[in-house]
Order: sequence, then structure tokens, then C-alpha cells
Amino acid sequence: AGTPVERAKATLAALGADGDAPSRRSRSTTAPTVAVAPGRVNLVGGHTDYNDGLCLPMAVDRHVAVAARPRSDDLLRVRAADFDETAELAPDDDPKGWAAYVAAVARVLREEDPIGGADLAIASDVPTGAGLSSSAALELAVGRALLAVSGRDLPAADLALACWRAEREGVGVECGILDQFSAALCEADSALSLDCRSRETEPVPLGDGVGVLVIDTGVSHELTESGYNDRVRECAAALDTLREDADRDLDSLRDVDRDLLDAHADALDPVHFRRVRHVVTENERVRRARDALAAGDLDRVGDAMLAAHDSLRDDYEVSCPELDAAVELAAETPGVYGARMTGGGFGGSAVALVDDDALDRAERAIRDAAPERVGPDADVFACRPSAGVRLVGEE
Ligand code: GAF
Repeated sequence: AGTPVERAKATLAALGADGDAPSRRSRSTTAPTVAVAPGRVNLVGGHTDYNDGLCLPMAVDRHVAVAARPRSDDLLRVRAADFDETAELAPDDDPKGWAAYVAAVARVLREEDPIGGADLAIASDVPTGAGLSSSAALELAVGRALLAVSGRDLPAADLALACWRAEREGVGVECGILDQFSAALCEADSALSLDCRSRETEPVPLGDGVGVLVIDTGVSHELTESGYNDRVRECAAALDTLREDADRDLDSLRDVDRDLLDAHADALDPVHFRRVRHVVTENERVRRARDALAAGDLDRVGDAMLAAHDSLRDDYEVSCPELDAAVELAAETPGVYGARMTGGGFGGSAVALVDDDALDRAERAIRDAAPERVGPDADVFACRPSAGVRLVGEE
């Protein structure tokens, strides 16, 4: 029971009380530092980030909290409250599971400047494996907490890039920057327009009349074991073919538009053609949705979300029957503007944009129908747009 911040603090206090206590100096003189970082949904812009494309994520009001205090040695002693597990990490250790994220972030941060040893306690209410980017939230909260106990600071975008490198190099997911930038740079009450090529971000206020529902299918996805890295490679192979056939210097699929794709369609393997078509049309949908959201045209945002789902299902093939059912169920629910799968896919969650006045009714209707329509472990909850990573007390 309790919020992630309360649980992280209590867990850290309990960690100090056991036999393997931290140094007396750090225990007696240092109040805990607490960092929180949010999960996210992505309203539009799926699988565009590693193709230098556009996204429109929104951080949710569910967080990973990390309570920390310095140690006098260089160990990281980390207690995961939700898993009831403790890991003790020396600087060169290479653990598996959740501790891999902690070790990878510490390793990347150490490349610039030293970070001190620390006791860390982690607690979260971001569901794991649900496509809500719990791992980026963990990375950002750990990173912010480690910097703080080491007397260091980094701009949020630099911390996001460090955590992105940690995920790629330390954990082995060939992801783009979407999740780490969302957990770092989203602002309260807003979606975030993110250009993954320039790395420019701009908040787009969501407006009072909009609610957001998450429909967690209960089908867990695991990016490292899914077809995610296959999609990254298919895009890279398609880009090589297009460069050769068009004899053009293309930096990424961001440089490909519909005309270029159509002109060189015959050179592409049909599967690769569909992958590129998704990326090209998805960037167009993000532009459309971003402008429509800024103009308060929620019907248009919803249409872009529904079209995005079709494209992710048919051209990119990263959906699954439960996600399709969740989107279908949401789309037929009164008050829903649109819905799509969010995150890497192959399981996880769908996100729906809903008229705020109809939010409670829509949530109930979807929750009632979800066990039969989506799956026995489906869960439905409303969320509010939240700010990115921060130290508690500095909000
Ligand atoms: C996962 C990845 F980690 C992101 O980088 C992004 O590609 C997303 O899937 C799909 O848009 O969350």
C-alpha cells in the first residue's frame, strides 16, 4: 500500500536497518533523495523513433520512484520493493533482469564523471510488460537519483540520451529515443511533439475536455524477446535498398516520402515496402494529429490514432488479436475519439482518447466488456498527462 514515493522511502529505511548496513556517516547525516519518472503512452508515432521520425507521446501519472542515499564505498545496493529482491552491484558487474537497467545507467553515467556508491530503493505503479515504458521510467529515475547523490546534474535531454544508450548497450534493445525522451521531457497537462531527428521537443496542451484511457491487454510483451529488433533491421535493409535503387544519399527513412517510395517500390521486398509505407504514413499522421490537437480538433486526432493502429496492424505487423480487440472495443464506445496500440506492440496496451465528460462511463463500459472481448487479464484505467523525471521536493 502507499504511493511509489512512500514505498520507496519506507523500503530504503528498512534497508538501512538490516545487517549489511551502509556506512554510519551516510546513514546518520543524509536525508534520502527521491526521484520519480513517469511511464508514457504514445498517442501517435509508433515505430518512427528509430527511423528519425516524429512522435506524439504523453507521460502518464504512474511513476517509478527511487529513494537513494550515498554510501562510503563504490557499491550500489538496490532493493526492488515490488519484486522483494535486493541486488548488490560492484562497478563492473553485469547483472540480468531489472538490475541490468540500474547497472547500465550507472555505467553510462560513470563514463563522464564519477558517481558514488549508493543505497537505492525502487517502487513503481507503472505496470511492467504493458507497453507503458516502465523500463525507461526506471532508467530515468535511477539516473536522476544517482546524479543527485553524487552531487552531479545533467539537463533532462542529456540524461535521456544517457539512459537511451544504457538501454541499447546494456540491455540490448535497439530502441529509439521515444521512451527516454518521454520520461524525461514531457510536461504536465500536455502531449509532447518529439522530432527524433533534430531531438527538438514542444509541449502540445491536451486541453480540459480530453481524457485518456489505457487498456492493458494483460498480454505481456518483452521487447528483448519480441520481433522489435527484427523490425529495426527490416527498416535498415529497406533503407539500403532505397539508397541503392534511387542512387540517393538518404540518412534515414525520414528522408523517404510517398513519391520516392512509390518510384522504387519494385526494388523492395514486399514486406519491406509495407514497413516503409507504415513509417512514411505514420510521420504524416503525427503531423496531422499534432496540428489537430493544438487546434482542439479531437475528432481528427482520433482518426489519426485509428489509422495508425490499422497501419501498425497491417503494414508493420506489430499488433496482436488482443490489441486489435481493445482498439475495436474502444472505438465503438460512446465518447471515444480514437484508439491505437501504444509502445512496441506484440502485447501490452492500447490508448484511447476520450471526451472528458464521458470518461467515467467509457472506462466502466470498456472494463465491463474487456474480460470477454480482450482477455481475462485485461485492465482499464484513466490517466492524466504528467511531467517528466524530477526530484521530489523540487517540483
Ligand atoms: C518501444 C521502444 F522502446 C521505443 O523506442 C519505440 O520504438 C516504441 O517501442 C514503438 O514506437 O517502446
